[in-house]
Amino acid sequence: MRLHTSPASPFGRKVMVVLHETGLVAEVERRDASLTPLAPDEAVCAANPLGKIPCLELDDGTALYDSRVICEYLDGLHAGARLFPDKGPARFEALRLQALADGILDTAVGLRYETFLRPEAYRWPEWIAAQKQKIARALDRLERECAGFGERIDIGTLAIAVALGYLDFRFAADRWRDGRPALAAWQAQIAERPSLRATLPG
Ligand code: 99T
Repeated sequence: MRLHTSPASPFGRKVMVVLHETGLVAEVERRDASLTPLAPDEAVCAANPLGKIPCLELDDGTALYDSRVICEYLDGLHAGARLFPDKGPARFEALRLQALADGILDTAVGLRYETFLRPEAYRWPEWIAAQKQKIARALDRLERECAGFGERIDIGTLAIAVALGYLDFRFAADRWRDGRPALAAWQAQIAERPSLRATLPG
């Protein structure tokens, strides 16, 4: 299997975290791509017409995307505890939390492109502020919910840890921990997991 990813991509990091958690790292050849929406990568586009990473090419030539599909596929390849609960409320709670994390990331990556790629004259401060509000609301909800996470390790809690890591990586100046002591304490603890320590963004 070949994984197109990048050290800066939080979605790629989520897949790498799952590879570590499931003991499958050695099964995947990693190919780092450097891309933006304005400078797509040819090999990524050939595998994923959306031109986005992560993208996992299987040995039979099938390409899997996006990160949610790749993570669930990998979770079916190992014998350990499942990161995607099989069924019932636990499954939908894990999927909901992953959706919240990915929503934070979609918003944050959009903001990154808006502030890093878009020429200054075309930027729209109200839109940027509204996107930051989305992230703030999601973080406030997590501040209230995280006491219930306990020691839970599944695709939902891992995705939240990755999303918080991306905010530290690209938006440190926004200080997401301010006013959110419970979430900060939960993050400090989960960040010590070997899968998260081994995949810090760079
Ligand atoms: O949008 C593009 O053309 C290129 N962008 C990407 O490939 C980003 C890289 S994060 N990936 C996604 O947006 C994937 C989202 C998808 N729903 C998934 O896989 O879950 C780069 C972040 C950074 O450089 O700071």
